[in-house]
Amino acid sequence: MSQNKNINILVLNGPNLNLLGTRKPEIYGTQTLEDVVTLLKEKAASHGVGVTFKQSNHEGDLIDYIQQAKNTIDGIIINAGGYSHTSIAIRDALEAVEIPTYEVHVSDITKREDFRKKSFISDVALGMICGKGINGYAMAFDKLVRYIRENTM
Ligand code: CA2
Repeated sequence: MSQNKNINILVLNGPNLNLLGTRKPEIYGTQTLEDVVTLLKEKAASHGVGVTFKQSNHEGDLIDYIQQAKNTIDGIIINAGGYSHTSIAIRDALEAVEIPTYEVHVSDITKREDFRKKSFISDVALGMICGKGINGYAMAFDKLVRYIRENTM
């Protein structure tokens, strides 16, 4: 049954997301990156798919993870943190690998400082979810798995 082909999702988090839940709860809430991992492992199990987690504070590491995903990963969920607003290189890596990607932001970047309103990731992503706290990762996961099942299998 095509529903049972192995699907592997990469969840990629960028700079400072390792600090989630430790400061600025009024913006980022109180849940941690470890909570994201727990939430998405449950989500992956319920969908019957695989999930891998990477976090780095370094732009080049994030680009390496994206390039290494080619041929092994079926979908990417990325919160590139502050690099979302600056990194054409991360955007280009996502474009190059042609892996279906959802962008997530914990906070609502459309209602914050002007410099956060522009994301270079958005035009190479299937969609963007922001302002839903860590539940945004779970929402993106559902959408991405459905997209992969309907379009690439
Ligand atoms: O809302 C998001 O998910 C962001 O991607 C988070 C980034 C920020 O640079 C983006 O504009 C929006 C920051 C990651 C977390 O940074 C912290 C800073 C202080 C305390 C805790 C986390």
